Amino acid sequence: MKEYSIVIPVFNEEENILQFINSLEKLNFFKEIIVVDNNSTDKSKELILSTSAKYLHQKIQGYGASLFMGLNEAKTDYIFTIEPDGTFEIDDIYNFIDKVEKYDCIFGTRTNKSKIEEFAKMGPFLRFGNIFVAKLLQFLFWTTPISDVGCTFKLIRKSSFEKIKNQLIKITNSTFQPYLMMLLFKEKTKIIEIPVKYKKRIGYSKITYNFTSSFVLGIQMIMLIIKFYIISKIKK
Ligand SMILES: Nc1nc2c(ncn2[C@@H]2O[C@H](COP(=O)(O)OP(=O)(O)O)[C@@H](O)[C@H]2O)c(=O)[nH]1
Ligand SMILES: [Mg+2]
Repeated sequence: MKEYSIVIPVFNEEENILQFINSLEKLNFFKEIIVVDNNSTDKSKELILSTSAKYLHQKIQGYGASLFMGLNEAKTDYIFTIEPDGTFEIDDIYNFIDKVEKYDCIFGTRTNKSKIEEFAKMGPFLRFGNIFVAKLLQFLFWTTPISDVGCTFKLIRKSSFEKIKNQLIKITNSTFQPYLMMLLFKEKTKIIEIPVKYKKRIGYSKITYNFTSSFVLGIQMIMLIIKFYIISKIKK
């Protein structure tokens, strides 16, 4: 029997976190529910501690630093990463598991139009931006088709993470996802991307909360991808 962990980064998610962990507990599927609190100043900590989830505190502020800590701590061979903000559908985990025999890592994509629900924050700009940056990555590194560079919902084999972790630890901010993806592609990891449902967020967004924040993040991701590409060519 395969065992699965799930890693949840949390920065001030008091509106969501209890309900989210409770729904995972009800599933009774995960060997470990790992919640990484990233210096939350609201009630997130006490809410997490009231559940069966494993509580971790990441002092280094950043989405990437939180996810890294959770991935590093997970003890099972298969690790899901997800956000607790109500944007993802937990039942989608079964679509990932269906692919686990054939692939080492399975990436979710939030840009499939038929899966984007009303009021989900994936308007034309964010959707096009994600697809554009993903295609840049795909063609530069000549990878399997991808259409999202910001999706937290992923299934990662622990052994694949172990291969890249010494490099991955360098990125602590919100450009973590494309960096993780590039490192995995470089290691010739067997990867497939699958569409996931994308829903309206509960609580307030801390990363892509307006046009400027999304645009700046997009530019940072493009610069990271191009820099990584140039370095990998020079090193060859
Ligand atoms: N922005 C941000 N999010 C963090 C941080 N640490 C953990 N997170 C969590 O990372 C996830 C992504 O942030 P979110 O606000 O949903 O960004 P969005 O998906 O672009 O709307 C959420 O679950 C946050 O609680 C951090 O330092 N900054
Ligand atoms: Mg979110």
